[in-house]
Amino acid sequence: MFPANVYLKRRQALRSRLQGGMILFLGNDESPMNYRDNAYHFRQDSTFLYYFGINNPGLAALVDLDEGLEVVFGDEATMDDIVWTGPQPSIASLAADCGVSQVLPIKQLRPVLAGTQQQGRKIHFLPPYRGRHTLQLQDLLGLQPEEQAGAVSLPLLQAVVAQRSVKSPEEITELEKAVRLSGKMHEAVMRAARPGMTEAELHGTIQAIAAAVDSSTAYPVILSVNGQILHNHDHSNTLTEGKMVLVDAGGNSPMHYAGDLTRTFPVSHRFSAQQKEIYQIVLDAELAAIEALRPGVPYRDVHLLASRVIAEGLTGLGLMRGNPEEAVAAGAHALFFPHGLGHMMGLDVHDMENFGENHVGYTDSLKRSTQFGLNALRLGRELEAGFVLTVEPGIYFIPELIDQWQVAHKHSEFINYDRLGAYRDFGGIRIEDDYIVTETGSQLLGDPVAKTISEVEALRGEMMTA
Ligand SMILES: [Mn+2]
Repeated sequence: MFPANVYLKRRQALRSRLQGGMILFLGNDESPMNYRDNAYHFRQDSTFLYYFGINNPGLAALVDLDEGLEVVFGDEATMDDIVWTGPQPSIASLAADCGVSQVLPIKQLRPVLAGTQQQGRKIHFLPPYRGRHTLQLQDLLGLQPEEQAGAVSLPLLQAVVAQRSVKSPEEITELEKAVRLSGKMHEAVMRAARPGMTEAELHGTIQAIAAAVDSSTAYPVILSVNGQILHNHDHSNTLTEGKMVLVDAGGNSPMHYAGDLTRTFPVSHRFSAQQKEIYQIVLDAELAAIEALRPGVPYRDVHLLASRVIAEGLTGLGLMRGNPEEAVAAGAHALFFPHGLGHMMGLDVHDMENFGENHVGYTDSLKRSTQFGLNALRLGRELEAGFVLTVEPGIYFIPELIDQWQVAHKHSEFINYDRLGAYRDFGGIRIEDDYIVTETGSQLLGDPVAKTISEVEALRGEMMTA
């Protein structure tokens, strides 16, 4: 945990943004895999971590906006628990670690909230994303599951988003650790991969690096020779000469902040000429986007800039045609780049996505586009100093999508479908790094990871001559 003062100040800042009533924070509980005592790896709710830092299941907290009172609710370990889990810190000491002096048993939560309701005071809560939260809100507030979305406190949600969007120095330190760990995973895989290996073996390399520092991956690892399948969690393929491996993987910091990096490298010692051409376009798009990061710039514009670099590059290769700017405006480039340029990153790898992407990435004046490709952009709003985000352009050849568009002659004035046959087995390339927006521009988080064609080939060469 951070020092208690950090959590005190965060709650103070939150209180100053809200009018009155009671804030209810629900921590997460253990989540069973196949029976109660065989649970998934415990993950605390990120907002609970942000304001209270306590990484234990079975907790809740209230912040009284009128009285200034703060209470952590939880049950002490029984002797039965201790026999199985060893001695546990008291709820009072856990609460003291985050600057809360009052604790109550969890069964007291309902009567306290009932009293608040009887007084006609507002109870602020955030959107539930686990079934358990939905049941708790039903039990505690008498709200049917279908009534809960409409009863969520928008002022609370907006205040939390505003606060968590701007990362403090101690958070940056954690994010640096997470990204550094992520970089180690990628360089290890780039060194270890060789023809004949399975994707699963390389996935094991990544998990071992996380486990060896008592950490875990921040999201399910994408590691595939089929990089064109965007969220590909299958690891059953064998690496063969001539293919590329796309790896999207990140680790957690000790305080549960996420890293999120992607690299694409050749199974062979070197990229083929065809792979090099596409790789360089993706890299150029990433570098142009990074160059454009600064406060006041809408990230949607940065996404469109990267899209133009991609369209220009593909036009140069004869895969697209016409005016690249017009092609991007029409959305033709999304055949090759169907996802967004990046997203916020923090305690969650897609930070605060549980509140709804549009509450985090868009504003009343900047609405999300409905155009294919641009509609997948999670972050569109103007950047502010302290935002941490990913920059992750890619080019993919998705045979199913190409076929669908070609039959429909979709954007045929911008796409040379005749030339795409030679790319059907190409796969996909994505390059992703994590940046903090500074007052004057941006700064890379973590250590630089091999990225240019020569840097990647140098790492692959070490493997081949070893
Ligand atoms: Mn990402």
